[in-house]
Amino acid sequence: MMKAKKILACMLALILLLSITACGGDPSQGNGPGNQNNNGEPVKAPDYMNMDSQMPIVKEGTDITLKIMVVNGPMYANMNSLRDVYFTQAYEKMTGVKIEWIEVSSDAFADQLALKLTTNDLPDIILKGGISNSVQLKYGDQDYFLDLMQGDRLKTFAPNYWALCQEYPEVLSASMMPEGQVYSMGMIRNSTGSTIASKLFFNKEWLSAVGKDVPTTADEFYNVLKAFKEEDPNGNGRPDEMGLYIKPDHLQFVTFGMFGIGNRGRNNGFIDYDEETGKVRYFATTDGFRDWVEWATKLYKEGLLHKEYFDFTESNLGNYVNNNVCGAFAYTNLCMLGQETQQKFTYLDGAMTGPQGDKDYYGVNSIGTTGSFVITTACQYPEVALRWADYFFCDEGSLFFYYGDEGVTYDALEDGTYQFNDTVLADFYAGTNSYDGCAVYVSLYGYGNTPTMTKVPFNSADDNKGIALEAANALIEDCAIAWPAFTFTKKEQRIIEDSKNDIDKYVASMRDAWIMGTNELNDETWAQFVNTIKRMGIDDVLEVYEAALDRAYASGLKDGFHTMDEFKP
Ligand SMILES: [Ca+2]
Repeated sequence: MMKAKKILACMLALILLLSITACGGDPSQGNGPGNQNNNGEPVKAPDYMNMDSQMPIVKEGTDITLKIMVVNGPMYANMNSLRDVYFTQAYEKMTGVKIEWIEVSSDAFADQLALKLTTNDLPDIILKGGISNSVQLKYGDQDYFLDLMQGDRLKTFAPNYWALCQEYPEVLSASMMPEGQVYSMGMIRNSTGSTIASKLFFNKEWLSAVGKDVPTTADEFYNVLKAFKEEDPNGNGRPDEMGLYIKPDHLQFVTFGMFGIGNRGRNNGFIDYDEETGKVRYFATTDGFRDWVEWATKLYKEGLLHKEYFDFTESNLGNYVNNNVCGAFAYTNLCMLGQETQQKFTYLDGAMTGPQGDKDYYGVNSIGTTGSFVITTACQYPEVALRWADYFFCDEGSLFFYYGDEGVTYDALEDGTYQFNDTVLADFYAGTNSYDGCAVYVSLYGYGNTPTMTKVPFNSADDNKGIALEAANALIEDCAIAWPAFTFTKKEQRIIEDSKNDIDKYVASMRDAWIMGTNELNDETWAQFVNTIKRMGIDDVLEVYEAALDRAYASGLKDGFHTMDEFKP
């Protein structure tokens, strides 16, 4: 049944593709490769493309190589070159399109990209670059990046992606420039596991040892952490337990909502919505933010927020949990833990309620993102390039991207889900590798930012399975509407670069100084803080965001943004 459904989904997209291209007339009369087609006419399929079925992309005997610059690097100890990943070899055979991989580490990526642009040595595709809308606008404007809306290319040659853009307006909104250009495809987070950016986990044995339940309020949360730290829940007679071990942004993700701040998700930093005035708001200047800082400061002072809070690493989190000295943490998933350890953890049953009765969740991603897949103007085969990525936005293609091929790299389970087969698991998972460390042998999954969707069960990411997915499902009802990251005109962009970036940095440094206790938060310092932000130009920034929000709604979000409810199990 599952298989029939997924084939149907891909077939529907194919029919859409054929019907669109069919109205264009004879494909052999199409524009040549790389034709920029500025006359507004839809681009027709070049005659070397196979338009009768989804695969192969090009007709037999066609020799096309795409140069793909991609982020890769030593995220996992044994990470391979992408040439050796199962997916890349199998996909060349399936598509008939050869790939020349230009692998760049994430640290060097921005510099390498700038170098390639200045030396006019452009790749055809920039993959997994996580390229921001401001960088897209800059290079798009200089004619380095191809506007995918031109000649209806996105609609015609990425029918799966286009269909999802119609279903979720925030997908297009997340990458469409104010004047209508779209320079990238982004990851589509159409699953609860991936929209909830952070989940809070508690060790069940520790809760039982201290006689407490999973917290439902800020006070209960504090009491659980205090008991974890002081009542020897690991039972070794030594005070070796820590309170919460958490990355600073994840602390914000899981607790801002209790203080009535961050009510439109996390994609625009400290920007959210003032329900009273109906305007965008910079919430770092609200009383709720001050209350949050005071709350976090108390936790840090009492050691309930671990002293290494400012030096969080994922591997330390794994070590602390495995050594049974950490019983509470928040993260995207549990990929750093073995299966057995994962089973020891439980999760929040809904967002926690704060001191003023606020019950919301800030750590929500928009369904729509940007910058995962960019085609440059050097590409001679942009239609082929689009089809190459578009396959990952249907069920069948997503399953292939994340899991490989049935019987070769994965098995279909009776409950309708999938798992890597014994060969993959025995080779990689049995050792010291994490789950993610295993997945990177099969797919381009590592580092995220892939032009894919996260729909369950076709996505192998740890966010979308097991306890992490259960935790996300338990929160979804309390989740805010998540605005996508907005796009700006060049003039607006300058205001953001001149003011907002500095304001954000100032807020972060004051916040951290208060939490660490190197600076005192009182009425006087708070008033100075608010005034400084005003002086730095926050009102101009808010005007820019107000305009961007109006544009986002006007450009197709007429019924407002999606709530996350529809992914509810
Ligand atoms: Ca102990």
